[in-house]
Amino acid sequence: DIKGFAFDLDGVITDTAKFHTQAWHALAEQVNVTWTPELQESLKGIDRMGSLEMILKAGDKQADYTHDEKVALASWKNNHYVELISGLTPDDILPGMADFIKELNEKGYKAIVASASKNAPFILDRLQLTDSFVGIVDPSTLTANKPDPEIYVRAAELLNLPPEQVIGLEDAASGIQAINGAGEVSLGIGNADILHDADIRFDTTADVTLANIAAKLD
Ligand code: B16
Ligand code: MG
Repeated sequence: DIKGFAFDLDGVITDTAKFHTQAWHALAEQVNVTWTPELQESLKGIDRMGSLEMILKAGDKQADYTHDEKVALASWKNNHYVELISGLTPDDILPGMADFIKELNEKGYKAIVASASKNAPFILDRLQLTDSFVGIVDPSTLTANKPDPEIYVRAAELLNLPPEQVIGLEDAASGIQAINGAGEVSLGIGNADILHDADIRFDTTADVTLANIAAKLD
């Protein structure tokens, strides 16, 4: 029986991807790396320094910067990003998700946030969702990032549930891999070509309800 839900943030609860994209695209231009749709997609769910390395690698520029210079580039991107997300309001919750989270709270399911984003507490606060979750996995305490299962293993521990009683919700292939590796039920939201490893899948967040999930789990 499912008793808990572990939520990815970006692409599941709210669309911060467009702001990440805007800020990373600006950074790519600064370091003279060509921005492509493939590069953009590959950054989904990847932590901040990992994303920077992928951008530099795409332009064969990983060796051109010292560690300190990379940290400065990542913090330049984050300052730009935080400026972009500071205007978020509850209206920016993705379609259906406010109702779904409310449904979980009312029916006694436990929910937690498993996001690679260090900005997750700020974003949940802006969306007025902090109190709807029992907690947020702190990504700075992790030794490995998505697609490593660690973040979803930690989510189940914090929910105090065995992994098979937890559904993980993700929009990125790296996240689905992490959920599957943790032994949880993976729920993908988005394109079937990208999310082919998800146990169950919905096209959009608006389709995610307890009834629709129960129908697919049968
Ligand atoms: P930050 P998620 C991820 O969030 C984003 O998908 C990814 O693009 C971003 O680089 C990462 O968070 C780190 O975010 O720079 O705010 O710490 O999908 O795991 O909720
Ligand atoms: Mg995501």
